[in-house]
Amino acid sequence: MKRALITGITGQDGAYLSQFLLEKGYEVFGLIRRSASADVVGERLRWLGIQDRVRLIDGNLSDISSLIRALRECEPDEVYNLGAQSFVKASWNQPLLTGQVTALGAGNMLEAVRLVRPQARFYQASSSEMYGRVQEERQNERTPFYPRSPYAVSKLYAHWLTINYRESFGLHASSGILFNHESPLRGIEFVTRKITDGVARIKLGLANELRMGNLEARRDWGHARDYVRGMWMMLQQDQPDDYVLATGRTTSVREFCRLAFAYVGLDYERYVKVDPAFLRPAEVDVLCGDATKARRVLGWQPEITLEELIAEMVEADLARHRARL
Ligand code: NDP
Ligand code: GDR
Repeated sequence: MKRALITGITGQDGAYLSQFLLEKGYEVFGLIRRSASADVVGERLRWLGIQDRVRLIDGNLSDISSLIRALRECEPDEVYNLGAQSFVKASWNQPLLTGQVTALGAGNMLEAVRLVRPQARFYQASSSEMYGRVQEERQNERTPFYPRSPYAVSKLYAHWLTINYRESFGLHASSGILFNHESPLRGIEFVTRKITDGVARIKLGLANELRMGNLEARRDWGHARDYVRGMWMMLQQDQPDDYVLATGRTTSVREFCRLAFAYVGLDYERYVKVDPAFLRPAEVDVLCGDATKARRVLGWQPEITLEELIAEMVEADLARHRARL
């Protein structure tokens, strides 16, 4: 039985990846940071019904001793480093914390793997945010980076350090440059979930408007279930490498609003209000990924369309709010 250690197991991707690996017969361990609200931390794992099937080890990406201990305890074949301060907007308010967790945290994990478990395969959660002010219309593994937030700068450090550890120490370390991926388990502050939650509230008469930031920003949105499969595929290759995962379709926030409201028979223009509080000091205007390499080498391609994603998210938010009525 293979063993995997996942940092960020309580997040969106960590939960879906755990489910995926359990179905593959893995023994799944997750790093969990101490919280005063321990009862709510495992909510996503509970939502998927797998909370009792994963083994949680307490630790923090900022504390390398806890990572060393976790690696010794679980002796993993594969390590997925998904833990991060992942909310771009918050990274301007907490730039140094973002650097400590998202950049140096990855460094701590790489260093711990090198010292304790160098035979383990390592996955780093890199991001399309690293392309920022895009240098090519469609971004692939060779497109130059131009980060636009402290978050993106931090991810770039982690990305290059992963490559450097591969080249310097021969670690089987791969980096997935993933474009935005969403699901009913997406954090409520991210734009897609904020919209589907808003649609559900408005539809059920619990709210009468949705305050948003930049409606013209465009993203390449896929479903998290498709993307965690791609992470695993990267670690099954003989050679470590870097791969873009994306759908190749770019959609504006405005169009996402239109589709989500239309799903419940409402016109978004009546409810969506632009509020400057949600604008960012520097914006990533458009992202559109080219996942040709992942398709060719890994045989990966997304299976869930944007329309199916929106339907699943709106239905889940309607169900959540109905259950509370
Ligand atoms: P989430 O924000 O849902 O999850 C982040 C996870 O990191 C949570 O489990 C969180 O724990 C954990 N974490 C935060 N700080 C620490 C810390 N100091 N030590 C240990 N764990 C910590 O992110 P996603 O699941 O959406 O994304 C997973 C990874 O992929 C992230 O690194 C993200 O930056 C990256 N990424 C995501 C994309 C997306 O579209 N979703 C696209 C590209 C990259 P807690 O529950 O306690 O807060
Ligand atoms: P992003 O995701 O920054 O791409 O990072 P987010 O959903 O926060 O924003 C996407 C775009 O929508 C615009 N926007 C709003 N965003 C939020 N959150 N709230 C709003 O009200 C709003 N209105 C408009 C934003 O300006 C932006 O252009 C996500 C995270 O998961 C990262 O961790 C990951 O690396 C990248 O995706 C790929």
